[in-house]
Amino acid sequence: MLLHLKLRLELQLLGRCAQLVINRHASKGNVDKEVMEQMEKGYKKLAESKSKSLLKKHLTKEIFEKLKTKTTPSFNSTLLHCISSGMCNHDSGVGLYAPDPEAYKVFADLFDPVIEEYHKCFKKTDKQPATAFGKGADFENLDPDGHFIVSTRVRCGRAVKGYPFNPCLTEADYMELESKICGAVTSLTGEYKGKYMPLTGMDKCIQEQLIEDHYLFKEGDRFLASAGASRYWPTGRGIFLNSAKNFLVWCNEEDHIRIISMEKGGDLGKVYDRMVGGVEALGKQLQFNRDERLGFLTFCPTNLGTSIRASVHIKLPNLMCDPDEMKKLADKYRLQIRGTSGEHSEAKGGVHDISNQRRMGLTEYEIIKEMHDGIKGLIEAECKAKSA
Ligand code: ADP
Ligand code: DAR
Repeated sequence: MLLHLKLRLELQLLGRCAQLVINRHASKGNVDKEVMEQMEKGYKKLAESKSKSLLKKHLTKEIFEKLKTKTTPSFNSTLLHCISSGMCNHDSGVGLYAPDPEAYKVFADLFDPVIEEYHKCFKKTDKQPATAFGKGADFENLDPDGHFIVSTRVRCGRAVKGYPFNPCLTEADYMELESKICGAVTSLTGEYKGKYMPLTGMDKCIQEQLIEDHYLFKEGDRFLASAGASRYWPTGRGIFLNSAKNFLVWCNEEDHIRIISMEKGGDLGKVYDRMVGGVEALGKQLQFNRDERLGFLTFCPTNLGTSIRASVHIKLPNLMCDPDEMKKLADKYRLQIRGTSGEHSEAKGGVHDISNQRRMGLTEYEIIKEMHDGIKGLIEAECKAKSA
């Protein structure tokens, strides 16, 4: 497996300089004319639209004029790289992605207000606390009798130091990242021991079943595609699964790495501890990119900080009868409601994916506690609604 990746890598490295030229948005420090025209046109349409995205709300004319000529020093990223998804998809919730780590600083006038609003008041003067995982054993099983929770999942994202994000990755970069990540995951031991499966050449039936079983990421997300996350697909993309299929690693989907623990039932502490063990083992082999102020860096600003999303697949039939009341409760507990197949999907069979919304401003332990207490609150409200 590794030899195959290495051989392909050699081939791709030859094309590396060509890709840098082809994908160029700007010649050193100057935004290309056609990029500027595309940005002006897209901005005008967004400004006139009924979009409710955080991009539309915070990309004022003043900030647009101030940022449109800027580029990042290492990868020449432009404002267009950052805003293209939200300009193409007016129904975005956020609509903003970072083409490389430096973009968070170069375009801070736009990223900071979006981050502050999404992560519930993480101000530009705030700093992500140092990593503190704590112990999952502190969190009792959310649903020991199995009345409400189908399954529990905890994931985090990591970027490998020295690489940009999707819009600026060359095909050779995707190959290099896959080779490094594959090397790290296939050396995991004990309960983490497993197999890496590249998306390239994956049997379509196997791929569809892995998606159906909620293990593998979906393809063709239009928000990610417009953000430049589908370039050279499926090169460099893949999934690692341990033997018990309760620990997974995604390679080069939205982020360089997604580290995932999941299992049936509501034992959040056990699922969380398994993810933490995997993160720490991989952190010994890969250099993760962590910013002093923003915490762990990710492609999307909604995943910065701890990058943790802890979710339950849960049935709350009585609460879900009153969507407005449910929304109020989710907001009260700072929870996000997704459909059964995750983001941009609908609930099937009354099963919703409910998780923490914010990922910054608290330690990893505190984020898990916020989610744990929120789900507990929802289950209590469901029992009350049932007996009313
Ligand atoms: P992410 O968690 O990476 O932001 P998505 O919302 O797209 O991504 O979810 C990815 C996959 O994980 C989807 O198939 C979704 O159904 C699955 N998933 C999320 N939470 C759970 C859970 N608690 N149990 C089982 N599968 C889950
Ligand atoms: N559809 C995008 C998603 C933003 C958050 N989710 C991520 N990063 N997968 C939006 O802007 O609504």
